[in-house]
Amino acid sequence: MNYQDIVYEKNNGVAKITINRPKAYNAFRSLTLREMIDAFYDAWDDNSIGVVLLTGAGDKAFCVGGDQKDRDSSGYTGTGGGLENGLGLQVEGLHTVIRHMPKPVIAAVNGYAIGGGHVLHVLCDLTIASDQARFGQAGPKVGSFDAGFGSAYLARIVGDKKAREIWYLCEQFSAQEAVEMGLVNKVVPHDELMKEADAWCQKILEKSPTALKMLKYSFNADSASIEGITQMAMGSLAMFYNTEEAMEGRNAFVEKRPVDFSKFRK
Ligand code: S0N
Repeated sequence: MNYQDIVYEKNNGVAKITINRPKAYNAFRSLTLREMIDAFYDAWDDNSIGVVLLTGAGDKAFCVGGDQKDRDSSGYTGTGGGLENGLGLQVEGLHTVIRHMPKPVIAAVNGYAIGGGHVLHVLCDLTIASDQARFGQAGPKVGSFDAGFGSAYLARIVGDKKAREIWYLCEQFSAQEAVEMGLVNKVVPHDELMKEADAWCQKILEKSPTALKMLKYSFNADSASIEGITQMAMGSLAMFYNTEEAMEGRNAFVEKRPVDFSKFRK
């Protein structure tokens, strides 16, 4: 597959997936997710690969979630295929392959990890962050939500109260705050991010692949029931996108004006 929205590299046991839409702060569209899923499956299938590194191109962003300029009242402008669950994006497919692949996935967060981009690093096995990284959810500001892994699994990591704060207030957190709440494994100076991520990959490559695989399965087992919740969440999000309320959030962001949800309280 020739990739347009990502860069996929394989070197000495490490597969590196770089989301490559820096002008859109690495927001994803339908094509981006299809390419990411394809690359993750390739890394899974390739026995020379022991670990996957996920990062974003440029200095500004890791990933800021769904591309709001590629979204209308029918959701994101994807292929319309069933794998996109009516959303126009294969979000579930990407979440599933990150969790199911029997190799550790490390997020190297180089800037903003916001919205659906924040959910991606939450789902990765480990997160290393630049000291310039910023973390947060934005869904309720732009008429969107991830009521599956994005909320329920986040609560397992940072605790219920903190997860509610993150989603209800949509504020941003520094890398230092993220490490203090257990959301990030390590913070390093910005220029050292990839060097540190590579060092972690090397340490993982020295370990027993079967032991790592079984540990990942074991860690996943406890939160496996969230998969069903995710399917419900994405199905309901697809229906929500087709409302005036959801469009008010999206339009206010794109038009750079204050949002007004007041008339939708009922
Ligand atoms: C990232 C933010 C915080 C950056 O703020 P800052 O530094 O003030 O820069 P801006 O001027 O705002 O942005 C710079 C340029 O980048 C564009 N841009 C930013 N984010 C997006 C985006 N998501 N889509 C398209 N373009 C984006 C700006 O428009 C600007 O470009 P110019 O200069 O040309 O105008 C800030 O930008 C921000 O908050 N962005 C919105 C992020 C967002 O809303 N993400 C999606 C939120 N969704 C959720 O939280 C939950 C939903 C979810 O997880 C999900 C589930 C299923 C399917 C999709 C999603 C999903 O993620 O939507």
